[in-house]
Parts: sequence; C-alpha cells; structure tokens
Amino acid sequence: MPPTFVPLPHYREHPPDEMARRAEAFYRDVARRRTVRDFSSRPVPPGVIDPCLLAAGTAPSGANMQPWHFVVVTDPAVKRRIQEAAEVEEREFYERRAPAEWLEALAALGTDANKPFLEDAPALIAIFGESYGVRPDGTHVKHYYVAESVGIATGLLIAAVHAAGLVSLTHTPSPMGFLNTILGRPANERPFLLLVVGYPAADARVPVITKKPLDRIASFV
Ligand code: IYR
Repeated sequence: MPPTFVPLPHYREHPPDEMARRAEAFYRDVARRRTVRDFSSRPVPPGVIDPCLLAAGTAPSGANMQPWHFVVVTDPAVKRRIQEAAEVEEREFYERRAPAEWLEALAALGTDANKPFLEDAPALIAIFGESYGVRPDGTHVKHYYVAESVGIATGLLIAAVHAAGLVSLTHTPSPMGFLNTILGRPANERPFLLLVVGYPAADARVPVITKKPLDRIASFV
C-alpha cells in the first residue's frame, strides 16, 4: 500500500524566549512528580483515566505497531488477587532471590515485600507489551522495538496522570506472569509494569532522594 501524506497538522511554533519558558515550565511541573507508595482509597474521578490512556497511546512505536495493552483494574476482588500474587513473588525476591547489592540499592527507598497499595489504591493499570500481533485469522504480525515503544508510552502515561493531579507508582513485581493469568491476557502479551494510580494518602511520605544534575545526565558536543 503506498503511503498517504498530508501537510503536518497541528504544529505550533513558539518564539525562542517563549519556547525556553515553556520548556522550563514543563520541567518544573514534571519535577514535582514523586513516586508515591501510600495511597488513599478515594476513587479516581470519572473521565480521568481514559484521556491518560489515550495520551499513552499517542506514543511513537516501532513501525507504528502500537504494541501495548492497558488493563485498568478497579474491582477490589481483582486488586486483592493481584496483591496476593505480587506479595508471593516479592517475599521470594526480598528473602531469597535478590542479591545483597540489589537490596542495598533499594534500602534508600524503604521498600519491602508488603504491597498494601495494590489493595488501597483505587486503580491499577497493568501495562502489557505485545511481543507480536495476532491477525483475526490467527497469523502473527511482527512487532519491533517493543520494550522501547511500551517504555515511551508508559512515560507518557505517568506524565498524563501527574498532569491530571493524581500520583502513581511504577511497580514491577518479578516475575509478573501472574498478571496474564489473573487478567486473562493472551500469550503474545508480556507484562511490562503495573502502574498504581490514585490520590496520595493524607499522611503519605516519600523518601529523600535527589535527581542527577544536568552535567551528570547530559553531554554536549
Ligand atoms: N519489585 C520489588 C523490588 C524493587 C525493585 C526496584 I529496581 C525498585 O526501584 C523498587 C522495588 C518491589 O516492588 O518492592
């Protein structure tokens, strides 16, 4: 099929000073985001999650295959099953699997095998990467750069949730295969991350951590 092209729609150029001001304003806003582990059980207002998912779905992806699937879990019984399965893996991780060096790296975050947020938080978004697509006739479609594509989509989702005024937690129980079982997802989908979404608990606390300065994350040649 020959490609169809149209003139670039919706592009907005800003004068240079306005451009710098907007870049700075965006940075200042995303710099306020903190990963939160203490969630209120207050429900997410209607009309918030869908546009966040649509924002995630605008992400660039390998050959525009959009190799992602998001399952939004609000049913308390399903959240409970996810919590139980995650805590089994996490206990194994903290008590046996994790090398000392990894546990040391995590010490500053104060995490452990208990994951009450999986029950407390009003919404869990299970993010899956499609290793390959499946056509209606059952044949497979190759997907490209799945991890990169799903990672970018997840970044946009995190930013959208933050912009909406909610908080999130990127949770990666490992291995996460139980998400396919509990959520009934097919074999071509691999769990990528569980994004916990909601309001922070009134007494939510976060660890004191810092982000690297520009000269340690970037070089200019
Ligand atoms: N998945 C575990 C351990 C964990 C690993 C990393 I890397 C973190 O940045 C945080 C936690 C847990 O969720 O506790």
